[in-house]
Amino acid sequence: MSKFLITSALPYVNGVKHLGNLAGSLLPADIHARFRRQTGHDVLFLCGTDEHGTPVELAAHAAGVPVADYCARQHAVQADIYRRFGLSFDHFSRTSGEANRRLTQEIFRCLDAAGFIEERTILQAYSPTDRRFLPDRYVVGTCPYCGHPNARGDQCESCTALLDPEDLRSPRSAISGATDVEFRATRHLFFRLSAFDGRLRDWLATRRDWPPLVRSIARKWLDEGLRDRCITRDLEWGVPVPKAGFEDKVFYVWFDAPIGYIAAAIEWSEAPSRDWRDWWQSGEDVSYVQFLAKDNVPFHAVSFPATLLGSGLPFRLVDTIKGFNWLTFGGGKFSTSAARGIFTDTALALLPADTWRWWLAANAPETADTDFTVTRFVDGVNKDLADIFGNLVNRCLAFANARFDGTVPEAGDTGPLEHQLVRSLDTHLARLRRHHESLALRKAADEVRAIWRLANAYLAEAAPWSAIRNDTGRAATIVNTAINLVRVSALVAWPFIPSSAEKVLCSLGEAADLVAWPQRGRSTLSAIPAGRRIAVPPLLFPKIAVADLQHCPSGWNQPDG
Ligand code: B3M
Ligand code: ZN
Repeated sequence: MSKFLITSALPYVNGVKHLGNLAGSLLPADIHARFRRQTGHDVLFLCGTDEHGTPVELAAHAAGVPVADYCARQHAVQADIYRRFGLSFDHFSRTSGEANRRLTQEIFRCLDAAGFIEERTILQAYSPTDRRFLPDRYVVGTCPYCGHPNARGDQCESCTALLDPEDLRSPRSAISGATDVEFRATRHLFFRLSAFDGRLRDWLATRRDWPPLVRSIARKWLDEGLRDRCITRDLEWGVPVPKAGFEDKVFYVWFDAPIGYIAAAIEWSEAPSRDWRDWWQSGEDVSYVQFLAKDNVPFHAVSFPATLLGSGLPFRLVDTIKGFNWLTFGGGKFSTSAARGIFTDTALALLPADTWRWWLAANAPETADTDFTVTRFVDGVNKDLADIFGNLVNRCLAFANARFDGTVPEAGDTGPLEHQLVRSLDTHLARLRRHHESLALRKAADEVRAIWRLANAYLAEAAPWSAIRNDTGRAATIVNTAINLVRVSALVAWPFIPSSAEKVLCSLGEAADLVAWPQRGRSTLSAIPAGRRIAVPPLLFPKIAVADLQHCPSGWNQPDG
């Protein structure tokens, strides 16, 4: 496998996203994309804003602007935030774009021609109080499966079951709270998902390496029995349905949103010498990895693959899905609607992107939910970034600057300490690589930290400040080795904290655009030529205090308790 197609779930365009969105798809996808590029692979990393659906429409109405203008503005806001977070998308698309509209309609036509689309008259929730049809997520009520009292009409967030609004017990309007919800008959189009049971089971059986979280959600969905899905809505904003009698309807947002991954590649390939087909339609040399939160798993593991299979078009299916649990905030939920938690714009106003990136990756909600608290965050970044990595860089480079005139000294013969160091480093690097390859984010971060620690331990044990008193040659060997260790420490840090890693590499006179994976063996620690001038970078990670996060601009709400 030499090429990696990597996508992160497409964040809804309405409103700035919170740290949970960053932690549960965007950031891990970026870290993986950077690692694959670093190890010499060809990568196409795609994302974009998901711009359809009722919440978007309602948010635009609330803002008093046409939906298209609202989306354009909010897309730009999010794109800017992600750029400042160092998310290295090859393209950041929009599902309301031309490419997605065309492709969605084409896929629909193919499904229809293949007999996978069925017209049905359904009862749709209508609220006389609101004087409108209520789209699925605007009907709330009690989940028939788990009894969660606030399940939405499209999905229960608590047990992830996909629902239809009629399934809910005690339905009410999420817009007004009105309980006079009635169900009126309208014509809609259904995707015959139930016809794909066998094909999906066969396909899932070949996906044995999926993380347990993702496999179990997908299996549960199949075992509960696949239900045909209504893919049209009585809305104005969305991809128009190209079928006679349905001209006034649009596709359900979850029908066109994942197609947006392909549309993003089509837009990307508008530039010369790029071809999206090399990524989406070529043979075996592309590996496709999706990053998403667990509530998105059914759409990516079941309904989107079925859509592509049913279309008969030669699109690649996902190879690996990396699903995430929730990042919670002081024991409760992050919530965009309730403005509860830390939002990505606020986060950047408070602290540099790398600080957030490091903590969110090192504490990624992989095997369980992760609780964000200010104290844990402050302790974590101070320890890892200031005390371990920052201190290593500063101690080593300041000493080289003071005692070797800011140049890399010539290394003499290395001793047992260095030989042991090379062996340990090789072990750590091999482990780190395996963790990245298996998408084990926390373990990868642990291994990076272990490499920083190893470097600090070497410096402490070799003690160049003592050696220099009676053996300048030995001190030179140690400092040469340590400077190279700083380089390796920055290289492995790069996928996680790219901007800080680049600062370190720059101060070592390394080209920051070529952040290659460190080599094995002794050559790793002799990569920087003796005689090169180096600089001491300004303090990389000033210590932060709980108080720094106490007075936050808008978007910040303290936990309820
Ligand atoms: N926008 C849901 C979410 O952000 C949805 C993902 C679409 S991925 C194709 O959680
Ligand atoms: Zn439920």
